[in-house]
Amino acid sequence: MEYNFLKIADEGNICILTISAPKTLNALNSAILKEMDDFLTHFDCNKYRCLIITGDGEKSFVAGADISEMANLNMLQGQTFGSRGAAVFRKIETLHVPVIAAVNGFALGGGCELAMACDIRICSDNARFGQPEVGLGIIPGFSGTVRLARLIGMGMAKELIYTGRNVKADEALRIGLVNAVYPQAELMGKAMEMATKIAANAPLAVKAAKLCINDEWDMTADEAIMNESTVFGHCFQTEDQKNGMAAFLNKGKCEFQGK
Ligand code: CO8
Repeated sequence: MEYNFLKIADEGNICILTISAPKTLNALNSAILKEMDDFLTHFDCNKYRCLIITGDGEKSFVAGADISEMANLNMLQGQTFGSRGAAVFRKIETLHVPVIAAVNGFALGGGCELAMACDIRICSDNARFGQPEVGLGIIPGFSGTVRLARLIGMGMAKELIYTGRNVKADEALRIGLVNAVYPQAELMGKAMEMATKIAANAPLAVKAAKLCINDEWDMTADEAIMNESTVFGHCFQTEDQKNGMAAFLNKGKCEFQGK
């Protein structure tokens, strides 16, 4: 599929996806969601060990879902649009490699929800987060009511969603919505630095850790502990585990093959 709104950069075993719709501050319309869905469906988790998602320009990550496209939707169309976005974001959340959101400006509504579907969020100092939907007569529809409370706690999530107020980068850091804040010029370098560290580790182990953390969220403590033990055991079937531990014992460094 040819992409009109996505720019893809191949950085060895790291991939950078840039959402690019400058006229609307990278707001997500159906065409962009379709392209993202196609991109994620064909994403090569054997070649890439980390995905970075960012927005084009220095002003906006993603300024939400496209309001002009939503303005005249009826109930059924609204549901379809919402579930289409939610499905794309779920693909990000369950992708078999870690996804870093490099939030380079506005992350409002669907933009904040996109960032939350990623494993890790870092942002530039001009970033602004928020769920302003109730000011438009809707609620967060790309899983924001689900993920925000899980990330920052129910009380703060309810405040942000009910008031629709924007959160600056320093507050986003304080409430745990992002892991780190950098000057705009350093953001992508820092994202690459983190991705490079992730990519140097055993990819099957990183994937297993991601799936464990995701899957165990909804389990009882006993189920989760059992699940972790099982997956931990599976790691010992991999060459990466044998080579990684042998390298440590020989005071060397392992180039993990993902086998
Ligand atoms: N949708 C469509 N167009 C947008 C959007 C958007 N979300 N955001 C910005 N734009 C457009 C503006 O209309 C403007 O277009 P034009 O130049 O043609 O007038 C252009 O981008 C530049 O924007 P501004 O002139 O407004 O730039 P400012 O710097 O003054 O303001 C803001 C930047 C603060 C980001 C402002 O544009 C804004 O508030 N945007 C809307 C933010 C918002 O409310 N986002 C949430 C949308 S709702 C949502 O995301 C729901 C997700 C779930 C959907 C479920 C579906 C059922």
